[in-house]
Amino acid sequence: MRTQVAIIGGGPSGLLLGQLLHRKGIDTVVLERKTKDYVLGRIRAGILEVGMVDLMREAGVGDRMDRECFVHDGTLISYGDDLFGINFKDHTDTSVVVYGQTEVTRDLYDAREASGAPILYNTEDVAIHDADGDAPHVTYRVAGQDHRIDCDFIAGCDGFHGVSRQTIPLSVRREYEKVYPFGWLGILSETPPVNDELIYASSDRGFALCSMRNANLSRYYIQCSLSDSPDDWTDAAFWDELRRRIPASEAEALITGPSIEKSIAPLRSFVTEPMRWGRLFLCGDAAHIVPPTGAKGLNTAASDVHYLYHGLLHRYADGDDDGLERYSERALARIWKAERFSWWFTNLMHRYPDQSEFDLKMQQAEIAFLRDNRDAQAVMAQNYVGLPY
Ligand code: RFL
Ligand code: PHB
Repeated sequence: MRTQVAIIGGGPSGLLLGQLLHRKGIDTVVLERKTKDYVLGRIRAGILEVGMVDLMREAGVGDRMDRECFVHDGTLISYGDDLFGINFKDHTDTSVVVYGQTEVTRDLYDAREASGAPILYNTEDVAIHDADGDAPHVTYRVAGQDHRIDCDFIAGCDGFHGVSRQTIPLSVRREYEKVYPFGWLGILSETPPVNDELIYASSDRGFALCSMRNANLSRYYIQCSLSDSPDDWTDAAFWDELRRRIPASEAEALITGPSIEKSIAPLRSFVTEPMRWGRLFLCGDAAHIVPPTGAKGLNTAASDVHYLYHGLLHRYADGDDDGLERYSERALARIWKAERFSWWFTNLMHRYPDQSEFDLKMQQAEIAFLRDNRDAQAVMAQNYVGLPY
């Protein structure tokens, strides 16, 4: 088989890139290790920046999002019982939207299937060959049969555990990582959200987040120990702990119900440089991870897709390689700022096992500064709604 761009990974990065390219007449093949149902079963991001929203529209998959999403003009932050708001719209004239990654991915799968562009599931042993030459190819196996795709370029959209990043030789690749000493236990429940806005809550017992998917679907998280397993937490224990970490006014209003999903995510900051090696381009979680506190994971994947899409477009439309040559530099410049924001917001809101009394006072003072200072709120708002592409 031959294609112009082989896309490894059928998560949001790979599907969005594929859809954007398809609309410009550029052929792609998407290779996904799992099944569509498996990918759609993963509950992940909930907040989209305006850049991601615009890309979904540009890809022709914005209609359901525009109908069903919820626009959020701000967020709430609490420390104990002290609750205050940061208004994004006032500071940036921009909002974010609540539209779950599951829905984003579903819309992209529907569009790909409707377009007839190829997507291969259950691909095993995907391997990238000659990415540093002029004629790269990808090999893989499906149901015991070996296959090969020849291509012009390869987009490595295969997430943190994929093969694409590993293909870049260690002599070229540099990795930066910070692993946090806690995780997030998340549940999804068919209950109305406790508040119209998200609440990022810091408390003596650790961090909590009240988020949502729609008027009757709530997503809540609590900071947990890395040694915890979801089975250690009954629903009742989860709700009790959440109530202790959010302001009393909110705890009283909280409507609880059975969880329909419960999982633990570790928290990590990670960046690999460069994001391009020859004709291989890394996109999204394949190249970088943020702790979810700033809601940046999916949104940084989208900015990579934006830079790569435009690079490929210029290459195919007018033979101009500048966008591809500068892909890594452009993508990384924005990634590092999103990494910094996610790291800062994580440090501000979580309890650390080795935290001293002094460290705690510093956190409290910084949260109070954010509560009282318009400029600090403007900085937070600019980062949360997303820096320009
Ligand atoms: P994905 O979504 O991981 O998709 C990669 C796809 O590649 C496939 N794959 C392969 N396919 C073929 N061959 C191989 N060798 C392959 N290896 C892997 C995988 O099966 C998968 O389908 O990466 P992508 O597309 O870059 O998208 C990134 C986002 O998914 C990610 O940044 C966010 O979900 C991160 N994230 C969150 N981000 C937010 O903005 N807000 C959140 O609340 C949030 N919650 C989360 C998260 C990530 C989590 N993880 C990684 C466990 C919660 C969790 C639990
Ligand atoms: C979510 O709704 O899953 C969510 C929202 C905001 C975050 C992280 C996760 O910062």
